[in-house]
Amino acid sequence: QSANNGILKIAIQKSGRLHDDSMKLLKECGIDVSNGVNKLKSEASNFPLEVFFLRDDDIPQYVEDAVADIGIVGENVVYEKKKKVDVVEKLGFGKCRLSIAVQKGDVYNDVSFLEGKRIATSYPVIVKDFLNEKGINAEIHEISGSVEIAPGIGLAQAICDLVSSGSTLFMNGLTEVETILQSQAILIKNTQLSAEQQAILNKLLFRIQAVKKAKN
Ligand code: PRT
Ligand code: ZN
Repeated sequence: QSANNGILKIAIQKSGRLHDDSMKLLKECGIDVSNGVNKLKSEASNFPLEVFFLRDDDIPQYVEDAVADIGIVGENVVYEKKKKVDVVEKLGFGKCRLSIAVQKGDVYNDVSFLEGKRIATSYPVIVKDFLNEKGINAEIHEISGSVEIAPGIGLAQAICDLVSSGSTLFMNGLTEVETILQSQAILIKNTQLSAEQQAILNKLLFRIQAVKKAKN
């Protein structure tokens, strides 16, 4: 728990696909944050904001635990981690979809194709929910990276992974057959912000919405 209520702590991705756009958003909001390499945190010079640089997977937990008050992370991560946080705003970047893909040449008519099959994914929770909802029994094989190579090496008959351009699937001889989730970067917050923290967040949100409006 924070001893300092007069400053809002935001968690953003340390490096990776959401880092640059997250920093850019703060900048466009008129907030100056220095981005030192290998820095864990940085305080804005002209806004009551402290920025924590973290792995995206850890951000929902940190926000639930109030180590950070707010965070920027993909919806896919928020739904997979099932942490108790509030969604504040969709941010319009980091867009992708979480999809099931099978090998080119497989005859896929509907989800019943997946019955009894093995699905490789880094999103076991979301995939399990999807299969339960569809009444399909399939084995989920969790792997943390290079999910797209699993069918080619005989590890699984299907995968579930994030897709943006589709070129990774294409290059691995896979075809997208179901979209489970549309995702983009979102702003999340701890469920129990103090009135003072909420007031700072409202100020930030006002600026974010102005930035978004200017882009439309
Ligand atoms: O180190 P850290 O744990 O923080 O980062 P990470 O490696 O787990 O995540 P990172 O940086 O790869 O992605 C961060 C977030 O960006 C994701 O959680 C998504 O919300 C979002 N995002 C948007 C994507 C993509 N687009 C995306 N295309 N995340 C991953 N991909 C990968 C996908 O997994 C696949 O390997 O890109 C490949 C597919 O891309 P296309 O263009 O070939 O279809
Ligand atoms: Zn990650």
